[in-house]
Amino acid sequence: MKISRVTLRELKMRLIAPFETSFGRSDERRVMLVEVEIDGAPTHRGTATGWGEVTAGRDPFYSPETIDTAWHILRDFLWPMLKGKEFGRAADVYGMLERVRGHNMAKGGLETAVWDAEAKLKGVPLAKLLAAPGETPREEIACGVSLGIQERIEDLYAAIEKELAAGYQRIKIKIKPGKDVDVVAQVRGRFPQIRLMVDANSAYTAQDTALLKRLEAYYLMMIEQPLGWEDIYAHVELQRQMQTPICLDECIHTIEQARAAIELGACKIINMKLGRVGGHAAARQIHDLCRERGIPVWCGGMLETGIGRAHNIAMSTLPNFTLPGDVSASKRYWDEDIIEPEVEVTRQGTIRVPTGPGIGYQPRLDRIEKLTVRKEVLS
Ligand code: OSB
Ligand code: MG
Repeated sequence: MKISRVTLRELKMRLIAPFETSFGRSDERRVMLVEVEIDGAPTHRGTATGWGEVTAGRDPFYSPETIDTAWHILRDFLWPMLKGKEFGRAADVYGMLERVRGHNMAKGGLETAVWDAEAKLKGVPLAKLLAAPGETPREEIACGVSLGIQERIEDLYAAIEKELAAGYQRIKIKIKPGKDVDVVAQVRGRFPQIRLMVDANSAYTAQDTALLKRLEAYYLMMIEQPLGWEDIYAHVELQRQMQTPICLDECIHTIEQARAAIELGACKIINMKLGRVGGHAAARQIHDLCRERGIPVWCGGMLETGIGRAHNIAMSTLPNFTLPGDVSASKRYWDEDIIEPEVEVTRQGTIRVPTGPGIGYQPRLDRIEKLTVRKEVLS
């Protein structure tokens, strides 16, 4: 197959409510979508269209990438490397882009779109295409929610109550210095039984070890990325001193970093994000390494639209995704999503994996066009 055309789009979309983490607050998202058209010849007749989402933000505060760096890298480097090239499978794309170092979100947006297109060309669900030979993808995935930092504890209680009532299986709350141990103590006091975890988005340093150790009293499922975004070693020291599992998010961009973190004992769990690791093929490799080493993974989120959400759902069907992910219903983020049907969550806090070809949700072209503020066709 061969990519005959790539369309880049930037959409401006307002979140239903502002989302606050230790690195900032967002209420409007600059969303970047990648649409690819592939030509299946010589092995498959016809063409197919696939969609992916670049999960970079407006600012380089979660990762070094932004929508604008991704646009530049995609148009000026990634696309020229694929243009006119024959390849056998979407799984080959990540390797073809190897010469570009980093920029995983740009790569992931493009690569996941090719996976969707290949699955559509073959008429199979994306989850089926991602499965290893002999593997049956799960039909339902387990869902949790990620709750932003709240000014008032009553608002956090109310948010938790609402999500539990909707059926979500675990609650993650964002923490930062000044909004940590007391908040966790209060939430645990109010909800003694729930599956609870926290995410610090690298807001602490090794100097905060005593404070972080106080979190042990609240039997959290895990503490996500407490220390420096590139600091695997600091997490080794911390995990040595704590029973609560550390889960790494920001630190893991490659399989090499995943291997180092696991072998050194920096974490007991890994958060997988398609953008952060560069797409489905890279995620699959890291997933397999984690499975071999007895490290569970779960799917993280980046406040995606339905396109990115659909890819997260497909990835979450792999066997080592054994913990509930940050994959939740469209309506938690958007008034109206850009896919049809929207992503819905059952009363049991699960999402039923779609059975149609590709990502299994239809992009709503009219709505996408209306929200588009920038568009560029590469051919
Ligand atoms: O660290 O997991 C994170 C959102 C933006 C940037 C980083 C993170 C998050 C979330 C949101 O936690 C998860 C979601 O999309 O529901
Ligand atoms: Mg995180």
